[in-house]
Amino acid sequence: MRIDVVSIFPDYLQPLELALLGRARADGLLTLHVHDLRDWTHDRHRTVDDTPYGGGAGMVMKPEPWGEALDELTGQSGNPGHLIVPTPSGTLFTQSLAEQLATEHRLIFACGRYEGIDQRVCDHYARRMPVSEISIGDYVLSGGEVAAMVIIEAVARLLPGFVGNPDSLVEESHVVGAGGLLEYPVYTKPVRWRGEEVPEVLRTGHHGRIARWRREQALLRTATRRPDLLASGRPVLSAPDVATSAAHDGESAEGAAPQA
Ligand code: JD8
Repeated sequence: MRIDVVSIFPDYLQPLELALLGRARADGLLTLHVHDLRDWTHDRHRTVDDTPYGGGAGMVMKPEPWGEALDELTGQSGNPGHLIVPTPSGTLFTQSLAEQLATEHRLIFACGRYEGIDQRVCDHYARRMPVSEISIGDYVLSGGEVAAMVIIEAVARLLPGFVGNPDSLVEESHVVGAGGLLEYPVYTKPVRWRGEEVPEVLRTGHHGRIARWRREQALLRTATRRPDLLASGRPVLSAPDVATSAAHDGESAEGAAPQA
């Protein structure tokens, strides 16, 4: 996959150079190209913003630099890829959207600042290529860079060969395949830490009991922390599940399983 990111703060994307993404790039799974939008300005102040039509506070990003930048980036190959524009007024980013984007051969991120990008930029390119205005959540950031990094990490780790053990992807929260429940609590050595012990059931080696305990914990966490996920009807609940969540309504997840 090729990923291009355009921003007036290209250094903001440096963290993408680190760790896993760095290795994915080394392994050729991913090529990442970060561009400074001001490279497509021509005035001595390298202007990228102007006052909003209709008045109001703040400044809006001018369409011309974006037009020149995206023409150059999309003009390179027959299939320009998918243009992603992070915005608080976008479609909510989810794991299933990440799975869809992970099938693309190329993603181009347009990271806005100020009050946002002149809307004609999205409208213009939407007539030429897939364009998605995406929000990473219902809170306000100061620009699109952090959102782009969130989306890139969520997508890149789904690329075949990215994570060492693809099985680890299967059981994750929000993964439709994993029943859409939140993850169960996890533990490792030492068995006792600051007076806290690892739940006894996990030390029995009894896979059936462990699986049941983990399902119960996942259900309780989901019921207490994300009841909206249960309401969405996506997690398929069995009768025992319903009994579990009903029996423990209002009780904190951790308190459910008796600790040995
Ligand atoms: C892109 C400019 C700042 C937003 C005036 C603050 C995504 N989930 C999200 N929250 N915020 C963003 C986001 C914010 C952005 C830009 C994304 C470009 N801003 C603006 C409108 C109100 N300022 C986001 N994805």
